[in-house]
Amino acid sequence: TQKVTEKTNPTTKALERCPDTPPNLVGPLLVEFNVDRTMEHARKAANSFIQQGGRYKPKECIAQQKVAIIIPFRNRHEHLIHWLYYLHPILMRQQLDYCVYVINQDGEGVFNRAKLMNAGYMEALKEYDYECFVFSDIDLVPLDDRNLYRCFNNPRHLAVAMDKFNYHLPYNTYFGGVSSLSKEQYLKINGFPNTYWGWGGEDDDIYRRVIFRGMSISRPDSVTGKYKMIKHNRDKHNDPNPKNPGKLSHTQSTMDQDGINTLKYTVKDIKKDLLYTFITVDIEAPP
Ligand code: UD2
Ligand code: MN
Repeated sequence: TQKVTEKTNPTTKALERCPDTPPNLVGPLLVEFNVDRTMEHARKAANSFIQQGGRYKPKECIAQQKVAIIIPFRNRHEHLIHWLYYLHPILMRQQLDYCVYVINQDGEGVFNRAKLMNAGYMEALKEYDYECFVFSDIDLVPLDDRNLYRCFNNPRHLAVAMDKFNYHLPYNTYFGGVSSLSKEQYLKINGFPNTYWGWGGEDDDIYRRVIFRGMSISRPDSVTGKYKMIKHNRDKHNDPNPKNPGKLSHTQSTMDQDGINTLKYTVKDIKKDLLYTFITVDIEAPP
């Protein structure tokens, strides 16, 4: 018989928490959509450390936050490629423990951005113990990687300086495009409204929820918060809904009966691509 000696590996160290400021950020970025890009380009841009479903966490340290990125979606495949191509490398440099969820509205009914985001919140939490949720349009890419896709002491509005608005806020209370809320902040406002069908208003409703619950909006400065939007026409089945603006004067009284506590939808399909988790949901849209 032989004596068993215990092997110790002197190079194995316990991982430390990632620093507040990620060390590998580069600042301003060049972003160009006028390029033929394929999913293969996006896969190459993300490195080999990405895991099926668009899942990543830093190997060099323990991420500060577990973040679910939620994207409302239907029929924007080309935009999805650009988004993935640019965002994965950025999110990796930001040292996030994250996954990308594309929430695809099933069928041809009227689109509902906010309800899709609610469904994304629920579905993400079934997979992992996320503490932060970033909600993003598919067509918005940040122009500076110091714009951190994580959560702050107050709900955060990230898309503060878009090219389409001449790199300004269109109005002070604007909360559209890209935002982040911790799980706690999201629950405090009962999530997002489910009743804004078609284009417009839902972002203002969310803003009002935040204010009515005594919170304020956190934002990056207008240099860090620059964005480029992919130019597009208005989609089918997402016309401006004339009923939506009027609903805003009732947010305070309706928000407790219209939100995550009243959300109804069914999952039709879940597909794990290398760069994203694609969840198709039936949100009971009117025709
Ligand atoms: C503005 C806001 C957006 C939202 C919307 C009103 C900006 C940059 N964004 O977007 O946050 O408040 O007005 O509802 O100002 N989508 C699909 N397929 C569709 C329709 C929509 O995938 O058929 C998704 C997609 O992620 C898109 C998002 O919904 O980016 C918002 O729709 P949009 O891009 O048509 O609206 P836009 O640019 O006016
Ligand atoms: Mn858009």
